Amino acid sequence: MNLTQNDVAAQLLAECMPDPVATFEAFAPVNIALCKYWGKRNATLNLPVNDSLSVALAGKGSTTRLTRLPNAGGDEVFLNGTAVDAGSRFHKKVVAHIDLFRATVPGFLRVETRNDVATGAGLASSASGFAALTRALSGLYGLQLDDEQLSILARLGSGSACRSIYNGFVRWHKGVRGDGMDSFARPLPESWPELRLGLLTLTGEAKKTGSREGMQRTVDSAILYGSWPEQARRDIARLEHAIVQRDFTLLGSTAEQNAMAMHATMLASWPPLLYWQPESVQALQKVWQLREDGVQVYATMDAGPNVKLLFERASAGDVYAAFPELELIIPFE
Ligand code: 2P0
Repeated sequence: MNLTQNDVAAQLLAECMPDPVATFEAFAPVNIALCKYWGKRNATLNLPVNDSLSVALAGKGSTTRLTRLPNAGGDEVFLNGTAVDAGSRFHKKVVAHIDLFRATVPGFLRVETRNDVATGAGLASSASGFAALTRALSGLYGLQLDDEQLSILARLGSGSACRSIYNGFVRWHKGVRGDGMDSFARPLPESWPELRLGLLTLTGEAKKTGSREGMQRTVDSAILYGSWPEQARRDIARLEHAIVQRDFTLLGSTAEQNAMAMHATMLASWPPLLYWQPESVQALQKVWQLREDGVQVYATMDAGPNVKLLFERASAGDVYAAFPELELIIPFE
């Protein structure tokens, strides 16, 4: 039987006793994957082929305020202070996510979302956006869902959103069940106060091929994708070991190799998929040169042209000197 998103949400919400309030605001952080989510075993429910592991960007993400509109004929959606056109994809995705909850608590809403990062430029604004929306819906309706239930519901909006329910290091367990009730994220207990991330926003332009479509194209057409689950299995084990041991070289090198392997599967797709821009290649080459010069810095990239740097506090001066434009993030502040 092919389950719908509504079937899954109804199952989760069946036990809840709603106690709605008039308005509620929630925040969720952006997350950067060190082992990527790339490929789905179920596209309707966003069930992944592989486990993934991310780190949240503390204090940088989406803030979503929901207000109940007793007399409205539809949902109103605002992004960064501007009304979103009701015919747009963004509006439809937001309404579809609210619809998952509407059977439990009817009525329309005003949705006001602010993103601290560029929307649609490979900086995971959909992850923080759906996580914040899910948290806000649970708060607005007084549903008392736990974090694993929130993670499952956020995943229905966008796979990587299930990781944005938490701060710090987070592992998304892919699960094996057809209904995805075992496919949610959990935080790792470790922190890493010396860890730094550097965001290089090379271009804030929206990309031509969304990650959803890109992922599917890779799974459907790239023979190279066959090796991806094994790559992810190895890398996630290495990353967890690196985190427990605070082994930065192992963490950085594994994250960079994982990102390069994911992009290799994209390039091996048909038609080929390349999110990189000339500026992305220049940044990577600079990273590689810095390492040759003895600076411990590594790079990761998602479904977009922007490059994210990984380093520790001790290298911050050298990294800044090479990339004065970088935006510094301290994930475990
Ligand atoms: C990640 N990405 O792990 C990977 C790396 C992009 C490259 O998760 O279709 O927006 O909504 O489940 O979550 C982006 O994919 O895709 C993503 P959907 P999503 O961060």
